[in-house]
Amino acid sequence: MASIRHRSRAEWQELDKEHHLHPFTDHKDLHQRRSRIISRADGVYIYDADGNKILDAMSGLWCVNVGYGRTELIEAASTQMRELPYYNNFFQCTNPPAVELAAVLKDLSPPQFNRVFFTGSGSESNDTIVRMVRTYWDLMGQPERKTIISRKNAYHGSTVAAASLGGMKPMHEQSGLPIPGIVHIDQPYWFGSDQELSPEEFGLAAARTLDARIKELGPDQVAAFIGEPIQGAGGVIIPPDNYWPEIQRICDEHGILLISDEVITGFGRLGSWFGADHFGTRPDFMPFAKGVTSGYLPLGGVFVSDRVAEVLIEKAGEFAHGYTYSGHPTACAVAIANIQLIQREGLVERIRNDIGPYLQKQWAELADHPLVGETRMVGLMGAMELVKSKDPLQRFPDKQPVGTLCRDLCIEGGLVMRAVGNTMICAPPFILSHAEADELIEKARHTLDRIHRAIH
Ligand code: PXG
Repeated sequence: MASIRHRSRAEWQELDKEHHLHPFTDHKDLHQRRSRIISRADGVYIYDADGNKILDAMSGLWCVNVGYGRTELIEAASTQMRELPYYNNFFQCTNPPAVELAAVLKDLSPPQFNRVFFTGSGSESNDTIVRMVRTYWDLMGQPERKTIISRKNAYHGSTVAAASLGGMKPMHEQSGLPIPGIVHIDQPYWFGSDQELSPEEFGLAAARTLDARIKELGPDQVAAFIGEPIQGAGGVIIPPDNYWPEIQRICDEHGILLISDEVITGFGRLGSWFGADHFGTRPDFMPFAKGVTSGYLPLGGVFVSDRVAEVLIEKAGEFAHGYTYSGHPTACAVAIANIQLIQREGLVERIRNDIGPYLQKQWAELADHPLVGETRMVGLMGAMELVKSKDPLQRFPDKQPVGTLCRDLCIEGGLVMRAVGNTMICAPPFILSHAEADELIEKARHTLDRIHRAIH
């Protein structure tokens, strides 16, 4: 049985403070407040060390899509661990779960994809893509096609290449990024614009900044464009409907590879298996992670289109890239069980036809609240803009951390939502029941009321 000792909350907090460096954390600040110990979870709820029950409307970190405590996934891991916990896929070896998963993924993905390269995370997937893109163009006799165009405020991971692809300024400033050959255009954030254009005019104009940048750089210098179908960590930025078709048209016109980062949107979140299905793009690469295992074990990968894979296979010789955990048999076995469970329970259809519309309707009603300037949601991925005033529209200054206050009060009230600046975001598990959706909305509204009273 598990050998984690029983300790009091204070003991965990003390040890945590002394020995554990957290991701994306101001440690001085954390040490004053102390960390929250999350000790167990079930369904859509997490429980902290004090026994508080909290509705997890972020699915962990956009990943626990089938909810916590799913026996099928737990048993798949334990069965596979007994059989073959680990072996590598280097040196002409492979293992049944990795092969089986690759075939399952092929059947789920758009038709241009027949092959998958496994990694351990979304960041590793995007690093893999940078190397594959550059190798592809070298092999095509166009080595000057080096530049990858991404977008401001994008999140593509935290390794050096993935953070460079990302457009997060504070990340770039801390470590001399981006690496050469990666540039960023504006994000399609209508609410964050001056709103003088209609969303449709804005969508087209935002997509056309890609065309302008390609022409500025020289089309023969540009290798690829990368984007999240809906930017997640950047604040659930849902582009106008005409944005992605125009991006696809521009990539086609210039022969540029399109990368659809499906780390959050993959495996059902938008009510379709992939964001590319939802927006009708035909990407050449799709990185994925998170939802492939519902976060039960770390696994990522890259769907590689025939256009690229056939060139790599025919011409690259050895493609000198790979990870110890590429095609990890236990992680792959859990992914297979997870996908089977999503299919058996019809969870993607459920998001499209049932819980998606059900939550979206109530989420949209939160826009009646005096603090809410806009709500938006596709599938089970939504955002809510907290504003100082609605008429005239006035946003809170970046320095006024209303979002952080909202996040903290939400947790106090038994609800996890994330704050990106003064934008609240939510991405609950696919199994959310109607009653749990009602609870989510009621808790969010209650928190908004508390904040409104506090600042007015
Ligand atoms: N691409 C996208 C679109 C992501 O959202 C990654 C790549 C990187 O995946 P890994 O597995 O390397 O973390 C992500 C990850 C947040 C938050 O605060 C979001 C992510 C990671 C950490 C925090 O919303 N997304």
